[in-house]
Amino acid sequence: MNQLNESLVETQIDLQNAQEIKNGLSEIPKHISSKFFYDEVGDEIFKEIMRCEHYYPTKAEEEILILYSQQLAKQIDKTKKLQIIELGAGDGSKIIHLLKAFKEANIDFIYQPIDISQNILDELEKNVSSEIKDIEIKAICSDYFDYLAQEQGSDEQKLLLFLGGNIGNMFPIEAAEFLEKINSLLSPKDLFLVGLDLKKNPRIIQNAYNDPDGITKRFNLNLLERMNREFGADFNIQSFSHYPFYDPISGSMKSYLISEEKQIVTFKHLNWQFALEKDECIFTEVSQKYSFDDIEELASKSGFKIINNFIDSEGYFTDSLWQK
Ligand code: AVJ
Repeated sequence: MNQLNESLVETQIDLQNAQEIKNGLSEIPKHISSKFFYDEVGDEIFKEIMRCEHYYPTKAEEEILILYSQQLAKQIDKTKKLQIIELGAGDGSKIIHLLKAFKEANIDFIYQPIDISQNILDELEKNVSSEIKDIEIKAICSDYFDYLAQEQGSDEQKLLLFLGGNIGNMFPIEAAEFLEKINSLLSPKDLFLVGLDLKKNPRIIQNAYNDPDGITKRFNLNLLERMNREFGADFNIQSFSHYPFYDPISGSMKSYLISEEKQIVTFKHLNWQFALEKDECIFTEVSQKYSFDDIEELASKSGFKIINNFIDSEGYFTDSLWQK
């Protein structure tokens, strides 16, 4: 066995992730997918972000679910059993409001959170079942589309949830493609509730992604620390800075890491290096914001009609209810 293979075995490297990261850092401009934020450390920092006063989306969406879950329950066909399928499960703190309201409305449902992380699902299942007695819950560790394809054509009505502005991590063109696929896997009786962060005063958005306590900065830099931990990389964290930039016209909140020095970074476990110029940026995340016209366009492009936009009292965020 050569040296490279030995170190791969020792550290149990995810080769698919490794390849994806190498590709992104070899392209111009350099980029790392925002899905890599969420390792164990990143999950914890994201929880801190959600509690941070400047990060409004979590609070806004929680308010929406408190205010409007009863109204949403009225849209459900009570003659059938309901499948509540949530893509990208959170820790359960927001969804509990919806589930409680549906129980009170005597809707017969099963809650099926889907995520690729079993850890997150275990925590969610524990939180939800301790908050709501005799809830029927079945966590599913799977790819979203695989599961929806498998459930396609079932007789039950589905309420599909994609909350928290997770769709914001795609540019509008990618989002439309994703939603078109979702559309093709739903039937006309199903409902789809999607969380979208709204365009608003640019300073409010800028502050949410550049909080003065530096939590978001740590979140962004954790990407590099994760590379150091998992791939034996030698990123010198001090030589990078967090650069979030909001463009109010396109609605794209983009985050970058700036290399403040010319440097070479070595990924020891991958036997690979790459160079960064002084001031070169690595693109790490888009958090797309939408106007109501943008939402209209996104829905129609992907084959959906908008039934209702549920909005928080500040007008910061919407959970938009769609049907085929
Ligand atoms: C989890 C994708 C909704 O884009 O607002 C928070 C992630 N990034 N602060 C978002 C995030 C920086 C978040 N989402």
